[in-house]
Amino acid sequence: MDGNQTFNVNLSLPNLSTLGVTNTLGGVPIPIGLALGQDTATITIVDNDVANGTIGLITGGLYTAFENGGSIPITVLRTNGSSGTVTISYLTSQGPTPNGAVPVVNGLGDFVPTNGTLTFVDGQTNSTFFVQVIDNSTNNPTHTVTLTLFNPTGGATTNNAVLPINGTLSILDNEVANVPFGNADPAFGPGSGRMETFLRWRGSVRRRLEVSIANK
Ligand SMILES: [Ca+2]
Ligand SMILES: [Ca+2]
Repeated sequence: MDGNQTFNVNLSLPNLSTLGVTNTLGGVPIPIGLALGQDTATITIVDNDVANGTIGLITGGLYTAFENGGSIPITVLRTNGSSGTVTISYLTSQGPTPNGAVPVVNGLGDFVPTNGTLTFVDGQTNSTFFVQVIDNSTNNPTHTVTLTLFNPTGGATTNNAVLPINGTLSILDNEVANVPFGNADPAFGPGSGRMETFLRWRGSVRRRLEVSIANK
């Protein structure tokens, strides 16, 4: 992760005369230094540790969607280098519910299990796969999908200290009864029309209150 490093090397001949050595050729002294055509060279150490990148999920690996959210994008990141074409494999599996309850299986379940391989071309730093979540009409606790990345290729690496390779998609219930007090209900569709209700004043006459609702 240091990038390319360079340094210079300087070459020199020892002073043989100080060592009591006479440098001669056929009895003729050879001047010291003339044997070096070049006495300085630059050495470059090419960093190949992370040039192809480290691949993982977003920080924390946590994704959230309502159960009626449809196709949920799962962003995968590539950092510490983006050279060359690399790939990463992914898969999903049923995760535990945060409160320890047994996940409710409804038809196909809470989501459509998926797996595959993402390709990052040269210079590409993020990609996306999708998890299809399945709506139901029952009140249920939050369900989770375990997300797993594995088998990086093309020189890419995985490193949990940089980006997590395991994550969680939380599927939130959208039934009315489960919407916490004070929060907007994403499933509420009032439609339009007329609503009637009656108010009674204590000890007084009966009155009728009419309210019209416009769906905007
Ligand atoms: Ca629902
Ligand atoms: Ca539900």
